[in-house]
Amino acid sequence: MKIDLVTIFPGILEGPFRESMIKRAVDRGLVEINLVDLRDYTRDRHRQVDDTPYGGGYGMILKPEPIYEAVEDLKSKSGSGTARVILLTPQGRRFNQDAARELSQEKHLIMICGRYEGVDERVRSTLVDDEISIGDYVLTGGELAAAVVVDAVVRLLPGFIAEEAAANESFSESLLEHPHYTRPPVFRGMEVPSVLQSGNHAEIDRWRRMQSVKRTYERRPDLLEKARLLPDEKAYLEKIEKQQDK
Ligand code: 6GU
Repeated sequence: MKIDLVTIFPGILEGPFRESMIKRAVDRGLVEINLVDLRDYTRDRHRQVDDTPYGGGYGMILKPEPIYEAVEDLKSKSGSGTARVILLTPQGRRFNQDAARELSQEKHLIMICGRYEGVDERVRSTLVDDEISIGDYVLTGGELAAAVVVDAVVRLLPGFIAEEAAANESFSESLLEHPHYTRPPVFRGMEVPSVLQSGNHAEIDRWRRMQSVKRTYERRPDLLEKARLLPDEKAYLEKIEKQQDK
């Protein structure tokens, strides 16, 4: 997969992809991530990327010409000549795990980091395939949102994590994680649940699944609508729902 990130602040995006797991994916060739400075596609002496809004008002608007030229150039450099062009904007559709999975199937993503005040409407209407927001709050620009999307997409690429972990994750998706513990067995008087120290893997698996169901019920009951529960998980959920009613 190839991901081009078009931004007026490449410095913001330098850190996130040069550390840890995403760096490893880049080093192993699972993904190529390019930071593209929008100013490199300006033609004027001042390398101007934004201008005042027609009709007046607050803030600056990203000009259409550099964005069009950047996207056309990046598309022409892509082997297939096609790419999915995504604008990061608070007005986009809400990003979630389904959207991450969908984007992870693409060969080439071109992500345009909008500025909060806006991007010329002609970019949105004719150049962009998809508009994405990462949540209902306002960021100063799309760069941090792009980093979030890239992180979520890259970890889904084949080969990124062990097959077993990926299978386990898809099985338990739309449930929250069960509690985790590591050594020591007693820390400041707090003990690791004995089932986890029992070595009984069937019991451990069952305990973890029930803890996931309980946690999801307590914290994110909305997720349970999408969850596909096993019969014993359903029974457990009904039991804790009944206890709640009392
Ligand atoms: Cl993609 N951009 C901005 N500026 N703010 C956001 C966002 C994106 N997603 C959530 N808030």
